[in-house]
Amino acid sequence: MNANTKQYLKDYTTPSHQIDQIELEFTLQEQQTTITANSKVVSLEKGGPLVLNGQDLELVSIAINQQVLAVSQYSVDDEELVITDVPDQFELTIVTRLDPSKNTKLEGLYVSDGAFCTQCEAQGFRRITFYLDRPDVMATFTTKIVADKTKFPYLLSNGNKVDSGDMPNNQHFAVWHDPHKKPAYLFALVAGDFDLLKDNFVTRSGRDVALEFFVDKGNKDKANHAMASLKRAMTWDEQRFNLEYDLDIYMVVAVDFFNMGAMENKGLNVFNSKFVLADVASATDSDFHGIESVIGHEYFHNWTGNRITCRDWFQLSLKEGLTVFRDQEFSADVGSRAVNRIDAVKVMRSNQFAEDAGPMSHPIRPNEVMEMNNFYTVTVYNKGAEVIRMLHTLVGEQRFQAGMANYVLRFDGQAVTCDDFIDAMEQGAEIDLSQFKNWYSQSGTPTIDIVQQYDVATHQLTLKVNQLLEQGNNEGPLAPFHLPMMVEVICSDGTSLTFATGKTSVVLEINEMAQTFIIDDVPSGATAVFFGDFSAPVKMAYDYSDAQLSHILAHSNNEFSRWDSAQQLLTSAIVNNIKLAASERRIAPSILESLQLVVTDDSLDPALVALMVELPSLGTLFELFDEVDVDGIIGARDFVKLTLATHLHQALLVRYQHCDNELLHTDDAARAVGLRALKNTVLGLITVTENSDTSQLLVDQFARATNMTDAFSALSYAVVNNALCAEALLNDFEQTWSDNGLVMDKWFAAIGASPQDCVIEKVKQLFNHKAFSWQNPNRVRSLIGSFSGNNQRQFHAENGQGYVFLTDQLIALNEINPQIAARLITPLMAWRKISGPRQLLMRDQLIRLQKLPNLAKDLVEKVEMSLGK
Ligand code: 7MF
Ligand code: ZN
Repeated sequence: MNANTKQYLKDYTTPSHQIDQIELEFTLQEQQTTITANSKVVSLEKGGPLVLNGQDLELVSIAINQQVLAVSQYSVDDEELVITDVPDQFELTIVTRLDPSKNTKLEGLYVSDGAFCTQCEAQGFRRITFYLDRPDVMATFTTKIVADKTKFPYLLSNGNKVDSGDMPNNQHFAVWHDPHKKPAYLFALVAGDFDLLKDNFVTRSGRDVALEFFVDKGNKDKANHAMASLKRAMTWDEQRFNLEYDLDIYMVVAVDFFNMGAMENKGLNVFNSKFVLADVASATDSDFHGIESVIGHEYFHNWTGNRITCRDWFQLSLKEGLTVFRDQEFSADVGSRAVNRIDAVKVMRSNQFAEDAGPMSHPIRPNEVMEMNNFYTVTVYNKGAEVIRMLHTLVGEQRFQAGMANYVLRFDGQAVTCDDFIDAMEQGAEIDLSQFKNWYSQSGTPTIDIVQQYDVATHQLTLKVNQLLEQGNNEGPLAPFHLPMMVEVICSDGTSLTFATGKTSVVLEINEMAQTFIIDDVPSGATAVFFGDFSAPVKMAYDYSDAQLSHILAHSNNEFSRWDSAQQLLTSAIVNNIKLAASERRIAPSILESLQLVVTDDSLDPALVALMVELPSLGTLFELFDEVDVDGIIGARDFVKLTLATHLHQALLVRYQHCDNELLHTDDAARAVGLRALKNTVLGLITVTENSDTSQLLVDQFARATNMTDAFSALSYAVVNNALCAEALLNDFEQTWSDNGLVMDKWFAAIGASPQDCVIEKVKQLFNHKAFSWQNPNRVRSLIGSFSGNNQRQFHAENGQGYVFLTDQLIALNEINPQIAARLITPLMAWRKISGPRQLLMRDQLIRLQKLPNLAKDLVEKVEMSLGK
């Protein structure tokens, strides 16, 4: 029924049966695990057949009310088990068998470095037993685990441990009971030998919660940052969202083999070890930040996802958009709001805008899906979070929280839809959201076109605003979006206009295709700044002059707008040089002066300065064009970077030294992170010129580094800037870290991003490196993903060898782990936008994939979408 066909949101029907309770028993053996599932099933429709999902399972037996069924009473295929005749209410007992050691897809039950673990979102539970594997079927789970006591001293599942004990033949068992009803995708089981880091948290209402982190032996000290992050997240959710934890225990297990970042299974999160383990020697500042945000994200799911879950997978953004919004706010409240906002906007502009303009374009609530795993996208997650953020901007914190409280009150314990969320917000925050709902049903990035008219006599600034919407994948006529536009007006003397609210910004509500706004009391010569804080996920069509951008950069009250104007100055410098021959390329001196002022400004947060002088990524630049001139854009960007580095050389060296000196003295950890960010961004610019001086700078920083941030920055700039010392540093790093997979990921990624023509040969050699494994998604993503996603120069090599290379690896991964293959195919899917002969070279590789006989559904869907049918 499901093989390579699409499912549609409009076809949703309620489940035919409900399962209120399930008792599971696992007898764990690496090569042969037996699972008995005992469910209490109630028919909701009376009479119909029971259709259960199941994949790659060996069915041992089925019984209804203890009566074993004859083979004539049911049928099984690749996807489903159908029992034609069932009573209205009954006990269903299914025994299945599987081989977890052969599960390289890492969905369902598998073995990671000798430990059993599970991943059930979205549809992994059906690889454990036959079940109604859909999120609107919610049951209480009781799980008994039996395993060898020596190899698997810890036996874990959701909820509370209610029984445990020894058994014959060195076996032991544990029984877990989760009192909260949940869909199967939140089920988890872990069995293995770990080091255990324990702590506790007392909730606001006085509940004592045991906090337990299970990590590979010898790594206990590396879990301290994750533990501290969890406690911060728990406190923050109580204070900002009034939400408390609801069980007596919260467990986190770190595993090396994991397809994604982490998973919010009730009471038993499973994490990619990359998002738990860190110490200063082996992890960068950005790794530490990533851990805090992913720990927060999974914890926040306990309410937005687990207590209130999704009715069906088309509603994924209900939990993911909202939870990303929550984790972003957490990071902003405990760290720098501006820096976190800028990081989120960079993801939107470089990745989400690209997705929304390409063949995979879909609304944050998709209408059709072939493989659900393909819809865990930047659109559902990050644009979904922007949509929630717009609500917050429109109504303010207080009314937003009233809406949230109403959502929790109305829907706790239920599986609901995005419309349910909007209804709860509408009611609780007292706002009409009928038009806002278009954000859930229409795809594509709107362009907001702004025309200004200033009346010298009345001092009125008139804004004529138009929404330009692209048809894209949408069906039928497009309706205007409802969105907030934040506006700041900066006068010629550099002061910002204060509005009636007492603030220096105002939020205008756009909700028509064409609209006019008037701002009063604007002095002549003022500059209006639109979409401060990226108040809506849109592109803006308004051409600021370089002089206006420099004025905004120097004077805006909004740190985001200052960063944005710096990026626009750099972008215009690059764009103006794309079509020019190398000898004709120029940059306006005023741009260089503006950036010089930024580099030398000691009053700005160093973390912000770092972001301001960083050139827009190639991904962001590609996104500005319908037809991408790869060589032109890379050439122009290189030119601007080199010119900047040359003109600012002295200032950059001075700033590098100042940062380094301050780092020796400061004991402000947050400031130190910013100083390192600036120091290393500056290092990247200085070392664009390869000579013995810049090489020495890299060698010295690498040798003196007391942390991974400085060591890895030196290493990666040595590689991307082709420094003389690159080989030596790579060898040194490899010697030091060859036993640490997570650190070797950095090394693999650095090599994958190398601009050298021989990079493909080098990457191929690394497939045989002892630290590399095709089964480990982190390794594969580091080496192959950094080449295809981060090395535009070599991926887009003119002869097409980058495309062929990626496709070769996708063919290999199709057999091992199609979910990872489907994530890595993204850069190839952009073929239509790439100009010149490259376009057909890329398409040829997609066609090659399409012809593969056993192409997994994950890849079938993406190849079909990008080639068109
Ligand atoms: C922060 O969403 C933001 C996004 C699904 C797996 C984690 O909690 C999750 C899981 C994917 C992609 C991104 C994230 C996750 C998944 C993620 C993690 C941390 N429910 Br797929
Ligand atoms: Zn999530």
